[in-house]
Amino acid sequence: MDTSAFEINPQLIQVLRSASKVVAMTGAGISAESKIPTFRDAMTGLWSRFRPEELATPEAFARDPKLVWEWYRWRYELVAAAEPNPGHHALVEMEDMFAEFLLITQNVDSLHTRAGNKRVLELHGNLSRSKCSRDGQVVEQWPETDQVPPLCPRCGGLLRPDVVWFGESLPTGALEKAADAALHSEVFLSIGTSSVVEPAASLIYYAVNNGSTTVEINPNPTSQAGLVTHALQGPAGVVLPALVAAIKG
Ligand code: BJW
Repeated sequence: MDTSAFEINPQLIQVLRSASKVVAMTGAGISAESKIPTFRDAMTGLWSRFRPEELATPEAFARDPKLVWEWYRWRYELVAAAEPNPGHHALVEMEDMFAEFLLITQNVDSLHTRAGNKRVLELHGNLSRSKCSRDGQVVEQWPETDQVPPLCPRCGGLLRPDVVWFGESLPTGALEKAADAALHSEVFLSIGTSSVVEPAASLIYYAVNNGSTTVEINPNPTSQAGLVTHALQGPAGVVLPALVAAIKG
């Protein structure tokens, strides 16, 4: 079913054509068209099938590290087999259109960098990396054994995915950098996120306070749809290429 109901306001195109500082923030929705499940969509979201508190918290890992490691391995394989979609590719084109473009993502799937974006700020880590659960150091390689999760070759601690779980801090400096970019943006695009997870969900307020033009792209309007200058209701893989085409004229 096509849920698109968007018209691109000519004023938005004018603003984008003259803008140099543009920030795009993405969430799981942009990868939905690459067949990667979102978190909270009612029928398909990961958390309609799994309980986050059993999987995406440090407490869950302490309780059952094998279950958590295997869930992330399953998701890693899903992501490794996926391909970037037209929404990801449109953001690569946007990076070349604006003098200062920053892509902030809550996603851990590497699809933006695989599509070709260079200026990507990952707020919630990356599924393809592992780190030691004792000291947080990234671990590139470890000896293959039957141990699940594998052990850190330096200290013997359990390895875990290098992602940000509930109650954990974002990577050092990432939030400050994202907030600074939002505060100085001329246009802030919020794409494919339910805007419920903090602190990412509040970044848009820096842009609003700066008087930036704000845009939400989502087939299902979120609680921020009334706040933004333009709410474009449709899938990112349709709306973003349309936006790029309109900017090019
Ligand atoms: C489409 C589409 C298509 C579908 N095109 N769109 C202030 C108030 C209350 C609570 C807190 C607070 N500050 C901090 C907290 C606690 C907590 C929090 O936010 N809780 C909320 C649930 C209330 N935050 C934290 O703990 C954060 N840490 C932190 O703040 O540290 C300091 C601190 C610690 C302790 C106390 C206080 C402060 C860390 C958050 C880490 C989030 N981690 C996860 C898992 C990452 C690893 C993994 O992948 O497993 O990140 S949770 C999960 O949610 C994942 C996502 O990045 C994140 C956001 O989800 P997202 O991307 O928005 O996905 P969905 O599924 O929710 O939405 C998809 C959207 O796409 C939908 O709207 C669809 O309609 C749309 N869509 N198809 C476009 N084709």
